[in-house]
Amino acid sequence: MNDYVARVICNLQRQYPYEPEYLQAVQLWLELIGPAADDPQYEKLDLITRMVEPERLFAFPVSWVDDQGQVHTNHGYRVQFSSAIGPYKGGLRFHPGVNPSVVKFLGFEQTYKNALTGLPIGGAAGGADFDPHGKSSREIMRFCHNFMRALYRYIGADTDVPAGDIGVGAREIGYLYGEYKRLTGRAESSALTGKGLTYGGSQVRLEAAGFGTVYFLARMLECSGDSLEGKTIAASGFGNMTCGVCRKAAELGAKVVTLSGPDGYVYDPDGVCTEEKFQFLTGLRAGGQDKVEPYAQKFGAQFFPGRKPWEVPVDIAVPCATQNEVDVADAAKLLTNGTKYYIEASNMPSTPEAIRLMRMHPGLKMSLSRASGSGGVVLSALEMAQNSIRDNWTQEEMERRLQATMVKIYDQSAQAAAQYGLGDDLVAGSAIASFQKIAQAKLAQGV
Ligand code: 2IT
Repeated sequence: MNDYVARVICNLQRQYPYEPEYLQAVQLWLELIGPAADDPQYEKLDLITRMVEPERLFAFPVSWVDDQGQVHTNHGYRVQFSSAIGPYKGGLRFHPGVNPSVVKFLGFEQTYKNALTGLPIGGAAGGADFDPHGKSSREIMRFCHNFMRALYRYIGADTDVPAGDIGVGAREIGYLYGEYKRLTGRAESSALTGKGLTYGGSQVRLEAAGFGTVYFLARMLECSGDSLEGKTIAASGFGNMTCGVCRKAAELGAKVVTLSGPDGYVYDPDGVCTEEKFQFLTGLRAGGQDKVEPYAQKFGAQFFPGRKPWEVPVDIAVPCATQNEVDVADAAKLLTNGTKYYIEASNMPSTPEAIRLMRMHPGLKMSLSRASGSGGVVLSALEMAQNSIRDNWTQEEMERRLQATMVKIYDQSAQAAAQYGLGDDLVAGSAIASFQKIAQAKLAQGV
């Protein structure tokens, strides 16, 4: 890391001392781009600062009325991080842990994830510290409507295109889009993605994030002279992303043997690979209890309360839950158990220490979420493309395009690693490829 980059980090730490997730994401990325940032003109143009700070940040209260007539006030945010290569694009998260640090880290990650897709989308993120668990549908609707009242003037098909994330699925996007349409008087379908199929949404939406990760993994295995056939996978979470991983892995001959929730993890040696199990997971998630134990009871699998799935010996680990769920002790267990592939699906699931430890092990091939976790946003960009030509693509067409894009993301990351003499270090390769893409666009557009 050169002096200029080190100074950028110090300035950020001074400016944002209470934003640990954001600082963590930026610092790790700067560490990874290493030699690619070593160009004297970058300091002259202060390019790195301009690439790691958001262009704009909105913070707004969202008051709403519950079913008993009580008024509550939550905190809403939208970070418009980078428009260097297209309109701001990224998810909305409704979760009690949402705060300015979390939305800024998500916006930062989204910017570099989106750049790597090769599609013309900038980066953004947002959400609220609203907890959808235990809320009625009417309460969720009122919250979404009031959230959109605060946001509608700042988004749009060519400005900023929100989508879902944790706590925001098709139901919430429906309410948000309905209110956007009412307020603007425009049926501007690509102002939001993740819409329902009847009003501009796309096939494969629910499975896209998980499918994308498995397509990426399959390409990585292919390029390593290996295949998914007969492999065991430890996954975390039990929502759409995890379910998508289970489905696609099963289709390609591998089996996912763990699921997890805030209550602990499930070990199912037979694999989460039947339609009955997928349907059960969908029902469990919709039930809103945020507990995975009922799966173990239903299918006679083992349940380990309060523990994480990374202690189970498997060939491949795929974290799909939330930030920092894999710490250095978990990483050590994965390495001791001889895990061969570590593929992130959700945003920043591993702590920087865990990443540093795993990168030191040549026997482990790994990828961070900005590369292997982009299935969701790739499908969002396809939904925008489909909307702009007033068409509806088939399931096969969507899957074909999603797969082709995930393969391209892998190949670009591998090429960038090779270009800098980093062997098959995909973690550095994907950071460098995304850096180069945004740097070139920023340089071309001037200060
Ligand atoms: O983390 C992510 O990539 C998302 N939540 C999806 C964002 C999007 O705009 O589809």
